[in-house]
Amino acid sequence: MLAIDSHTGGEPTRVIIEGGPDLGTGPLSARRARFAEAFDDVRRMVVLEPRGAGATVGALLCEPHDPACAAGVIFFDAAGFLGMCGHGTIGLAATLVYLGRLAPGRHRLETPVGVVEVDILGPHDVRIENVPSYRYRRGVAVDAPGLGRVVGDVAWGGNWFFVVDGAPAPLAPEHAPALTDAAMRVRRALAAAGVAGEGGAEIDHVEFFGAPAGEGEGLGDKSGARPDGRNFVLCPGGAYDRSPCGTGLSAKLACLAADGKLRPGEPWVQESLIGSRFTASYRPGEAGRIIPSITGAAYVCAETRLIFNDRDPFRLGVSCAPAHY
Ligand code: PYC
Repeated sequence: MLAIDSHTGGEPTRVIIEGGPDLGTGPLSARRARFAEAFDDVRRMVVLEPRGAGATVGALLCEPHDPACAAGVIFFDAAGFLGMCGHGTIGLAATLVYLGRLAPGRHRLETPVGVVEVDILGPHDVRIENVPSYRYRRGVAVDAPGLGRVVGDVAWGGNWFFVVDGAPAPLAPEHAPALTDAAMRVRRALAAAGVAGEGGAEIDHVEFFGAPAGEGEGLGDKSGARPDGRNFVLCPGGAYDRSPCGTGLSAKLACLAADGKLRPGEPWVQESLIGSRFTASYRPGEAGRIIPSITGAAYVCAETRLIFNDRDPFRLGVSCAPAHY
């Protein structure tokens, strides 16, 4: 199996370009279901250790169902399958440029939760227009053991998020273990209290927001603008997002828009726990939703041939993430 590895603001993406499972044809949502039912071993083998790292997001490059799209993609991680992935889409676009398969300009990419537009601004710089995003529930309180009452919004940005204003520990990499532990407690509390996304969907991402740490030009942002905030995002597999999380930022923008705190077109610079940045804004969508636009940079860092040896007792990968359920 051949893959191209990249990172977007420090968050890894592994795009399978050859030798992936044959999922047939049809809408990407149906092909994602087929991937989960029949080929979950492939997901594990690609992203878990020893081939992947805890934060690795896999991306299966597919033929699109919608002929107006340049490509289709199904994202997955150590725990299962994602709806969309913002850093992963930026990584995929940079990968397709690296392979000579996409030229600068605007393209459409199909995901299981909708079409995403990408503007290739250079070999590394990519702007994405994400799927329509919205706040589903405002000011939901849960009691998280060891933390007490935590209040947040439930919002969709291509995945389901619990968006918390504030953080239980300083937003710095050395506090990642404490932040991870707290976010897992919140996620378990949400599940125990029956708090879910629309249609009962599991909320599998938790994000804490706080004041920015950086000044001036940041890692991945060339505007020189002062960041508006820093975040910590717990991903389904138990790792935290090294990037500012494109879908999480979309969910945050939806909350800011719903609260009247950010106007259409107004820029928002989001810093991740490690200081990498995305620049974002939104335009109004239909039915009270917003269309987020997110700009970041990705760098290809390896051409990888993955080897699966039948005699290797750990060929299916080893899950080393902290217990997340
Ligand atoms: O950037 O949307 C994102 C993302 C989701 C999970 C990891 N990164």
